[in-house]
Amino acid sequence: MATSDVKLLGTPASPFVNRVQIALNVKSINYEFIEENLNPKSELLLKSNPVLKKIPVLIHGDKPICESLVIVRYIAEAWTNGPSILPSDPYESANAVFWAAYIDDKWFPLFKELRMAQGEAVKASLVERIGEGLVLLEEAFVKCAKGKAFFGGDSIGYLDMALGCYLGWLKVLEIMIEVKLLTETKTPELFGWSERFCANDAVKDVLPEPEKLIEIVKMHQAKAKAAAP
Ligand code: GSH
Repeated sequence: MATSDVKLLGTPASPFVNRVQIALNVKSINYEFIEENLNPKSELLLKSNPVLKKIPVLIHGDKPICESLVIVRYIAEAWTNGPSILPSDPYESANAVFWAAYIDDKWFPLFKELRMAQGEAVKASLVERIGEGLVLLEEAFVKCAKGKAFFGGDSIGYLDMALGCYLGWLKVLEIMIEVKLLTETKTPELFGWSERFCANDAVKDVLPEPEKLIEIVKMHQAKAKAAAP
């Protein structure tokens, strides 16, 4: 399949967009990054993702593909050269898809809940649940990696992308609450994985620094405050 004519519509601070950038890098696919402002949403975004109107959207030739995990899967299937992204074994592949759904539907939403939470007890319980999620993901890592460097084995795969894209936001949370959640003591395997993941060539120039993300959070908070009645 030709690797030209690939466009990615997104913003560099979005973990979902970062997920796709990492998949494209793993497969060494050249692409054009089209920055989407979201406010207002561009004609291209509304035309390419009329149902959800969200980034990322991958545009391959004239075909738009939406939803980050769907896009990663598309990349895995459309470019068969280079490292494989999804395990070839159907059970292992199902497992990777299961954990990715857990991460997106159960674990990462706790970050948003924590941002909106009122009261110290509620906040503390959410932080605890995020930590418990990391313990589950440590167990998943041990089972999936089987002693290798990544969930995907020797190279970064689907589940590495699914979880790894949130590492910048996890660091932001740790800075904001002044508590380390991903540590060598609590989850040594996952901690080692996160270090290897962030240092990987396909990742290191993609994930934004936590300081940059904090600036963005502060900007959104200031805008929300200004708009409040
Ligand atoms: N489940 C989607 C995915 O995995 O691609 C989530 C994408 C998403 O939430 N994108 C945000 C967005 O486009 C930016 S980080 N927000 C605009 C909106 O919700 O209107």
